[in-house]
Amino acid sequence: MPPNTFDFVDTQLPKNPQGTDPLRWRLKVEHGRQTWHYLENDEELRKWPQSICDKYWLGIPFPNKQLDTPKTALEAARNGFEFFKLLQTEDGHWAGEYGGPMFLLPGIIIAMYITHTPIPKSWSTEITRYLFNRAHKDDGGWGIHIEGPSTVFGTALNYVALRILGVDADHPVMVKSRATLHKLGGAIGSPSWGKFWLAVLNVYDWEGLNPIIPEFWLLPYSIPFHPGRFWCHTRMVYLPMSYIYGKRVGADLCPFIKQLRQELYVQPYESINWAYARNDVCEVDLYVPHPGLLGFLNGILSLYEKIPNVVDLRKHALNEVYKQVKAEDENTFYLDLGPVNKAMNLVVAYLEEGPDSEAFKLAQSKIIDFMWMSAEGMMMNGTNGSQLWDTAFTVQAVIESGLADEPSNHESMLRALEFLDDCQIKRNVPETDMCYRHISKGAWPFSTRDQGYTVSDSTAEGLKAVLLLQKLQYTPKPVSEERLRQAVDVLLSLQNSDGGFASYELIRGPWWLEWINPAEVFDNIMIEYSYPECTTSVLTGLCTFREYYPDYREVCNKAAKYIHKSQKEDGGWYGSWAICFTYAALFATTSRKGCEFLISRQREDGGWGESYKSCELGEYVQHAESQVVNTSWAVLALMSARYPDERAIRKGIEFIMSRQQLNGEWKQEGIEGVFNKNCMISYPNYKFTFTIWALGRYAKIYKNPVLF
Ligand code: LAN
Repeated sequence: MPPNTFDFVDTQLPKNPQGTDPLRWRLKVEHGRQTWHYLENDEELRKWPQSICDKYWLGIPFPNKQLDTPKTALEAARNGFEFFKLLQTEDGHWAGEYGGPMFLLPGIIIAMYITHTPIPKSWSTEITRYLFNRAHKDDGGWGIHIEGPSTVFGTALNYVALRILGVDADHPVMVKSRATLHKLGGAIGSPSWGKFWLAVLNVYDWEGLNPIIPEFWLLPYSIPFHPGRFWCHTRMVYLPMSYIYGKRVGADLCPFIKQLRQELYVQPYESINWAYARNDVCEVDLYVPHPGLLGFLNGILSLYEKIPNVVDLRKHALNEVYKQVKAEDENTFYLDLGPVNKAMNLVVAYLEEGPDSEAFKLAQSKIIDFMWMSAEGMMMNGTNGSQLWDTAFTVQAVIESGLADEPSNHESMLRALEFLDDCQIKRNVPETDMCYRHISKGAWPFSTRDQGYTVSDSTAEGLKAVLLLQKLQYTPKPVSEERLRQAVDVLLSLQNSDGGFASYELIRGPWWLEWINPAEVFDNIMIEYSYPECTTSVLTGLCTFREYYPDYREVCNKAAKYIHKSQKEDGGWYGSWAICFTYAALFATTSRKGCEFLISRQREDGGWGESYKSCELGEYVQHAESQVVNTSWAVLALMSARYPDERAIRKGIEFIMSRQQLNGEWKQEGIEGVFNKNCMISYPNYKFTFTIWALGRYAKIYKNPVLF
């Protein structure tokens, strides 16, 4: 099978002529911080040339080297890194888009609208273009994520976002999406997070939401459903939500809002039965129906909402909630944990501190950290980036393949080490316990040091990458033994009683909290869970450390037991953070049964391809086509389990090579990541990191035979 002969520069200029000038966009990086800037001024343009990294992400062609056609896996890995190296940023990390979810942009746009935050022209043009490009070709709607079918959640919110950005209701794109929205029953059927944003915009009545009461924050922590025990994302979203709900804030009822009220529903706005609308969620949106207990609880809370506040409980609760919001803002340098609470906290800072306050201005200044400019327009990222995560994998891939030893790659590895050194979190946040945070001193975050949340597997991957880099002969050793030990201490502090490791914190609440999961569109969001992927990352992180320092036998045995226990009957593991069984296999597969599970899913062309439906359904679903990322995970897993049949592995490797372009690049295929079972998220760098890693490992284990 010869490597394909696609044009090696087939990136196209953005499709929409109504966009801004792509040649004027620049990505600025500082300590991993990524911000996109549009240079209006020609003088600035001259001083700040566009880098290859800028061009790549903007889809602008750039001169490429035509590399020698690889004959072996190592040559293919080398070509792959030759290309990927071009995308490394000045500060040493690998940047990238982190889009996918389609409910993030509307949140920030509504938040900017009601806080009177100006939206720069270059942003509104490009966000409009992005949403136009992402509207489904057949029905004009949007789903919960880019590949999902149109839902009320996606369609109602993005419709509103475009209207705020100035698109006319008569525009053909709007006419088409509105028709789809109406076909789905109108905005009434939106899930609760959508209802919330519509209420903030004053195009939905607060009566139409189940109560989100701030008083929960006044309960003692010993109560099992204290919000401090929730999974941090859920905790941090319901926190500002309860503040805004408690105050029933809404945009001014101007002619534009009145007009929107007419556009979003199939019935006259005034005739809507809001009490009924609370639990009305369109069938295409509904992934987790309201559990019975929640219905009962909502009934009681609705009664509570009707009692006039005798002891001013609400005021106390709002004070407590604001204290927590402020702490979150300050602890994260106003980045916040994620894009959802970023938008909500902006609104809270505006309401509580006012438009001229320092806090509000700082909150405004960090919106840009989430905005990502792409060939298709501007989107909002799922976090402020995946800097640490992508860099740690790249480093491990390059080192395992032996490419790190080649002099032409030294500089790249030195820069990566500088970044990893800088990115390690050097402190616990002030008043850690007061704001329900886990320790973070010594941890590595998923994105940047400023964001500052400990993530178990990011810490482990960061630690592994640093240990490997510091073992190379030519590197300085900036991360001291003390700091390495701090990272290990964080990892040790994160083991759950079942032996496994969760994402950010320990499991703090009982499993039955899922019975009050109000989100309808996300599953497993109320508490932390142990995950096979996180557990294996930590386990291998501790093992790498053990090569140098003491061993953590007991911790490791317990973790290994958890991993075995979480294997399903058929030999597979369910992956929670990327699609899906092939991803979990990458981390967990060690057994014969796990290998058989993978082998039985290999396709004719030698590759693996897994659909995002696997995540929703909990069973392996084939993608329409083989995917390089799934294939890389599968062969990496088979190789680490020392699967004896080399032919199957070689076929996978040949498949990966067949998809490589002549400049070393791989093209984007299907979406790679997931969260909460139902929402997909893009990891565009995986098509480089894991392909290079798989090719490199193959070359190493099988003595790099000639394949083509
Ligand atoms: C992420 C991204 C990274 C991911 C891994 C490190 C890969 C994982 O192994 C642990 C969990 C973690 C950190 C993770 C958790 C949930 C996130 C933050 C996300 C999938 C990125 C976006 C998502 C966040 C919850 C999106 C906002 C939506 C809400 C439901 C609040």
